[in-house]
Amino acid sequence: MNYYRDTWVEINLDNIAYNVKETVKLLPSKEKLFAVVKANAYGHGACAVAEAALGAGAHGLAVAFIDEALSLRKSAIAAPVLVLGASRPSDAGVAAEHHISLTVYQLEWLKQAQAYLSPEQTVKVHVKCDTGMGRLGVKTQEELKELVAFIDQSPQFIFEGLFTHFATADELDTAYFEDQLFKFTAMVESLEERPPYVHCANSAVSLRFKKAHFNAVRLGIAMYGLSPSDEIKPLLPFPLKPAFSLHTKIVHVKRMNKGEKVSYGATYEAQGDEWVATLPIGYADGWIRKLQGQEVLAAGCRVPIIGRICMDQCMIRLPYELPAGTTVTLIGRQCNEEITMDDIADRLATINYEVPCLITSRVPRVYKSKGEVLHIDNPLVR
Ligand code: PMH
Repeated sequence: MNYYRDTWVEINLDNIAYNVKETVKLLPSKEKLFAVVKANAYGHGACAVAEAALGAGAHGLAVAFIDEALSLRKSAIAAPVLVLGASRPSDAGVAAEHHISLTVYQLEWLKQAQAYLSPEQTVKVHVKCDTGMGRLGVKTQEELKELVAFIDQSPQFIFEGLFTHFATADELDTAYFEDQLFKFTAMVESLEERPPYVHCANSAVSLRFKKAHFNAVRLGIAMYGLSPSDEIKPLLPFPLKPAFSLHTKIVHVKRMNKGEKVSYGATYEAQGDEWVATLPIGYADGWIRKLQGQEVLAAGCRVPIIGRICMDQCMIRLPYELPAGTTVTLIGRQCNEEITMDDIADRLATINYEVPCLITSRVPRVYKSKGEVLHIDNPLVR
């Protein structure tokens, strides 16, 4: 396995393991941690992250849809996998076959799915409650009871979990969170019998509110070493260690004279004699055009991206002549300088979650542990 263009993402698996272990330490012994590895583990690589998380004490995994769950199963991951999003009733059989737990929230769905299951097939289901996210879930105790009654009388469904999701757990004002928690608690208490897993905690809740853990948490962003928000960063119980860094190498260096222009639109003009380098990364890698002007690290210095970002390349202004082959860090650390995921998110007026998801699969992921490369995922030449 290799890659043939010097642009790569490095994933520090030790940091993933550290973030999981530190979170597990905060949980009472019977509480389970589900590592949220949807969206290719927020762009980090689902299989490698899943294995690191499971090795560090995660009990199970959570994904957005069945294809993502199957991809884990294809990699011989046998741990519990929960699909958090919607599935088609007609795919219940696939879930049964591969021991994938599904999220349910409609009686009609259960009735339809049942028709697709053979009498001996069983699907584990987690009932989702909508307590204020307004996304998926049953909204009332009556709906919940109706669903649970149907599941209980059907030999093809196993009532494995009950859950909800918070809309504002990463904010300092906790009123809306408390309201959602109150509603969820009432829904849990309305049941005669609790399923094996009752869960509502995302990263922010896992790290802030022990009282809202029930008996499982779903850890996403914090596992990747990123804070759920700037607001709650000071409240985190341990310093998170980011796992994702993005690097490239200079492929060309030239002296530009005052007045010479750079890139499409010729929008950048050298103000004097300048050293300019070309980097083999562009908007098709997810290093989008809005990042024009963003700083990157070369030889431990912060230097700006100049001119428009092209599809596969962009240009930077160097502090002095550097040779082709010099490593440039776009997200991560060089010497005493660091460009964080939050820096890039701020520049793009988005959240840190979105940034690693944006970096496309044509950028190989290089997995490292104890400073050594364990393996490389490059779908282009897989
Ligand atoms: N549970 C559910 C249902 C989720 O949708 C998510 C993240 C998590 C747990 C993990 O949250 P965390 O990363 O804050 O720990 N879902 C999303 C989302 O839909 N958009 O951004 C994050």
